[in-house]
Amino acid sequence: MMSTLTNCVTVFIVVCVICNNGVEAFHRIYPHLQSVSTPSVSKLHRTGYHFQPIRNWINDPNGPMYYKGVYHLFYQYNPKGAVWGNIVWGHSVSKDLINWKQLQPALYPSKPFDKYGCWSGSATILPGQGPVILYTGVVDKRSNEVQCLAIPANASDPFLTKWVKPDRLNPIVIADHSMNGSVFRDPTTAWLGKDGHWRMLIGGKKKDSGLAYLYRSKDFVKWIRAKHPIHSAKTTGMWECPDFYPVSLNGKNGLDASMTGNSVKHVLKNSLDMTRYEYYTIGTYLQNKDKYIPDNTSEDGWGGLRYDYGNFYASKSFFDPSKNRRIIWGWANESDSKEDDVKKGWAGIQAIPRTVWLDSGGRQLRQWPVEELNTLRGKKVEIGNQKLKKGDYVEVKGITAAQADVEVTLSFSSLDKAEEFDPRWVNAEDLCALKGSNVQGGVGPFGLLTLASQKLEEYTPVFFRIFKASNKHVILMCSDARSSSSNIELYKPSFAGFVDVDLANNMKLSLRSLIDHSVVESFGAGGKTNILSRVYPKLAVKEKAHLFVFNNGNEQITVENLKAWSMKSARRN
Ligand SMILES: *[C@@H]1O[C@H](CO)[C@@H](O)[C@H](O)[C@H]1NC(C)=O
Ligand SMILES: *[C@@H]1O[C@H](CO)[C@@H](O)[C@H](O)[C@H]1NC(C)=O
Ligand SMILES: *[C@@H]1O[C@H](CO)[C@@H](O)[C@H](O)[C@H]1NC(C)=O
Ligand SMILES: *[C@H]1O[C@@H](CO)[C@H](O)[C@@H](O)[C@@H]1NC(C)=O
Repeated sequence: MMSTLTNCVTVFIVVCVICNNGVEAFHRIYPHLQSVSTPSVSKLHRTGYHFQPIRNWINDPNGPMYYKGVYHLFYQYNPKGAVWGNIVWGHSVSKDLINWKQLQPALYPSKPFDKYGCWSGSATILPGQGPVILYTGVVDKRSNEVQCLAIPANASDPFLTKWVKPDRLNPIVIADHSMNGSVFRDPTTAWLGKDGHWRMLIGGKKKDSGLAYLYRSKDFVKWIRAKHPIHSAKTTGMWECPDFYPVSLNGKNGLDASMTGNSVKHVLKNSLDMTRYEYYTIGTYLQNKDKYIPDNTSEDGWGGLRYDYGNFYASKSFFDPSKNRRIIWGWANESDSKEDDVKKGWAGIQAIPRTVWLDSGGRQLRQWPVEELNTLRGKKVEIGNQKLKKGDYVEVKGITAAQADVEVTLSFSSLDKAEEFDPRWVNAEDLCALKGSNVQGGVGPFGLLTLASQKLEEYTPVFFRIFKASNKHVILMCSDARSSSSNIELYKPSFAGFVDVDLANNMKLSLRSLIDHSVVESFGAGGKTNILSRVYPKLAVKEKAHLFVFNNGNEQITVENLKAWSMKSARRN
């Protein structure tokens, strides 16, 4: 298929102008553990239906795509151990995004331009030709990075099992003298401009600013950097894994990356290495200038909107033409110790793939687990019209509470009892730490206690709490890991985000939680605020796990409707 690409002479020069580079602090490195093999895999906290390979370490999802009836997921993978290192592109395929078959790694270091690692990248399907992967190759121990291209050995093979990296084309992009080659990575899916030229972004950093370099190409092989990055922001530090895509102003349908016009907005997402969280803005892509301008309702940088307020990083989206939707994948790292990971024999999962679309208000995105997940739903229990007074908690019995899917709508008849909001509470996570689920409130806290032991020595509460500010109500959503385990050495953050909902006309809030042994992945208010927590209960494991719905506020709450399902396990081998 590459026969149409011109034979471009790319001289492979690793410019060593910046040889004093340190290695970026993106992963703590444990050289002595990188190749400790993992003969046995501990099942205790292993997930039942979230994506994970059979063993070992994974991080970023890479190059997701739908091709010839098959979904492909690649991922940063250490084939030799359960900590970061020896990075290759693991490869799994699926017909439904839920059940997976693991294939041989698709890309592994084999060339001078990727000798020290095949790092993150994306797939683009060239019309009439087939997929192309753009990825970051690491050329030396100082992690100088170049961008490389790989093509399927046989584009007729729907499983795309074998990939080649044409020597005469690679690397396709190297950092020039004005750039820092050790903070230059993660090419996006490319899109086609009206002028017939391809564009793609690469994450970077200049002084303290994060930026997304824009490159253009006529033939997908020779790429030229545009004078200006598509966007940048001061003080954010490195932008990893940029993602840039159109969303429709009319409804939930996803769009191909090249779609432009008056009926779309664009989304720019970056993973900020400094905070290890992801931020996005909604804005306008000025095609003739190749500039992106965030809307004035979208804050750019630290304080901005996040896909997820918990363990969720390095995400990547793709357009699924078979169901006209855009789907995002994100990596959820572990919250336990490296020693635990080596003992477990595995580390890292992918969040459940989420359909993403623009909320009707236009100010934010919404996300929802792909509908295929529902095929794993087994036994169902329901609770309806149940009143909860302050201090009540009701057990949801009859399902496997350690591996479950639960959807609940909770209502209240007045907001009069809402506590005063202190404007200094700008950080949701701090506020959740201050006002945990057992701190009584006015309206809320109310929600779920997931992965709870019978006597509540351990539990991970996912809940809302409503405050009264001068001219509006402020809704806090928490997924608080502090009581999740009696193991005191774990990282147990009180993850939280605010929820942008107008309660005046609709005094209810909905919550969905996907509970999966060591994951609680929650979607608030129909996917407006989402939080994934990793937790490692000691008591609330397997059949000893329980699920409760609770209220700890003065205002009475009604469980309008609660549906909970036992979840079957997905095939992932
Ligand atoms: C390039 O980036 C790395 C990683 O942030 C940094 O350590 C190094 O100082 C930078 N080099 C230059 C020349 O700015
Ligand atoms: C390419 O893949 C197709 C579909 O699987 C197969 O029929 C064909 O034999 C393959 N070609 C080669 C050269 O392996
Ligand atoms: C934000 O932009 C919109 C147009 O997109 C404009 O109508 C509005 O006045 C702006 N608001 C502020 C506060 O600048
Ligand atoms: C996941 O692990 C926790 C605990 O070790 C760190 O605090 C996070 O920074 C890390 N997240 C990512 C994206 O690496």
